[in-house]
Amino acid sequence: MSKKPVENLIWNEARECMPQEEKEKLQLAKLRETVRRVYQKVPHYRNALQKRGISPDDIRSLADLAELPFTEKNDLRDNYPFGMFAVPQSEIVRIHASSGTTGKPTVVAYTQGDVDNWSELVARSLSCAGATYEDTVHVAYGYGLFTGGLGLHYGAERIGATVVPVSGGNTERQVTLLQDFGATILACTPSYAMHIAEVAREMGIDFRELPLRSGIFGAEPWSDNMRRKIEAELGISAIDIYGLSEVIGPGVACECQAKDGLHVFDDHFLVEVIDPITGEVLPPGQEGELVFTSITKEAFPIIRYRTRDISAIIEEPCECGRTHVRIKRICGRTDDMLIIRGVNVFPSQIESVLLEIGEAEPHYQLIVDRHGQMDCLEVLVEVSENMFSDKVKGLEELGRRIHHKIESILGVSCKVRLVEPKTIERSIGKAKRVIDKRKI
Ligand code: DLL
Repeated sequence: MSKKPVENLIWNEARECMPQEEKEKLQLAKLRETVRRVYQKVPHYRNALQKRGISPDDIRSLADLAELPFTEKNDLRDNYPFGMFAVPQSEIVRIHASSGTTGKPTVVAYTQGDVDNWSELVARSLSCAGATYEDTVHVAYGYGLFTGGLGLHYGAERIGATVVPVSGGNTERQVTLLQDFGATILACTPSYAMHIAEVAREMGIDFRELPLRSGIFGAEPWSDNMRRKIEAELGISAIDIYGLSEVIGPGVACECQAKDGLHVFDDHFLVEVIDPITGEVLPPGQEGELVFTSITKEAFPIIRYRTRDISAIIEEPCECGRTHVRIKRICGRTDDMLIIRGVNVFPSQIESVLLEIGEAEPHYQLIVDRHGQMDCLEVLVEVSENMFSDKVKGLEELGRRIHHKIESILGVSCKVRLVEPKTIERSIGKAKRVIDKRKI
């Protein structure tokens, strides 16, 4: 069947293509308002600002942002559960929380105004993926305290699309529903999209023949090679959506059809990139840690939140016409970065290398351990069914090729272990790519 082409639609042209000067005026006014509000309403921020001798009236230009104190995950934990909220509970209409695998979860809140803004931002993102009121959006992000499911849900409703709120899991049923309901847009993590493609193949269903034409994937790092693989398997255009619950959820930034960096919705969030060690603000083009400040949020405003995500600001204008500042795709998190004998490696770089080698499946896991003073990396890679039934010699040769390619491209030596098809656990949400035995 011929699929409708994916267009580059702009949801809110007045905001998304706003001239720079006009936007900066708006940003400064909103930043001042936010700083004044957190100073009055949130003891944590008042103390942090007072410690630095800053009063809200000191914010006179956007450059003054760099004077404000950072906020870190620990600050949210210390104020668990509701200590960072800036409105009385009666004004809060929704709460979300992070999973809290490492300690207490971080809890975030929304007023009705926040939910409206969030829906607008996800509507912008879905439009980037080519969605309109004529589309059917299959939401396979998890619903619940995680922001993915409900975030995409409200955005899809905002554009007037038909929403199929499936949530994650029960993958065969997902495939059947995608086929029967004729969804045109798929929203889930990239690793789950890969798993859906795999299960569809086993069920004898070819997505390239279904109406599905676009995907909006995020919540975890993924490489451009993974994008190409998903696009080929599902016969769709795949775009990258970024966000985090502390800032709002999905819809902080999103790619457009140019697929050349993500547009940060900077009429709602100010973005900076800092050196993760010194905290110094880095110039455009230089890689570092993303830091966000919300300028329109009511219930849970956030000042200079250190995300631990690594990216860089792209200054050049985008061909799509949006004037939002762009950031490079996130290559990983500072806390996922492996340092193998002095070389910094992100799991997504290994993924990229593996996918260049045709016979390896995009299912992999990295095991990091320490022998004496040395960090060692073992890469577990699934091989395809065809390859597995092949001769041992072929497998040995494949293992050597993967080893060689990782070493020559990334400059780290690792042990490669080829494993049988379907032995690496599939995720229905965020994939767990690294097992760090050093921490166990
Ligand atoms: O993952 C929100 C979200 C839902 C984004 C659905 C996109 C789609 P958290 O659970 O708070 O929120 O996790 C946030 O996930 O700091 C990044 O490390 C990672 N992350 C999110 N989007 C991307 C992406 C949601 N597009 C954390 N690329 C963030 C790379 C991403 N990493």
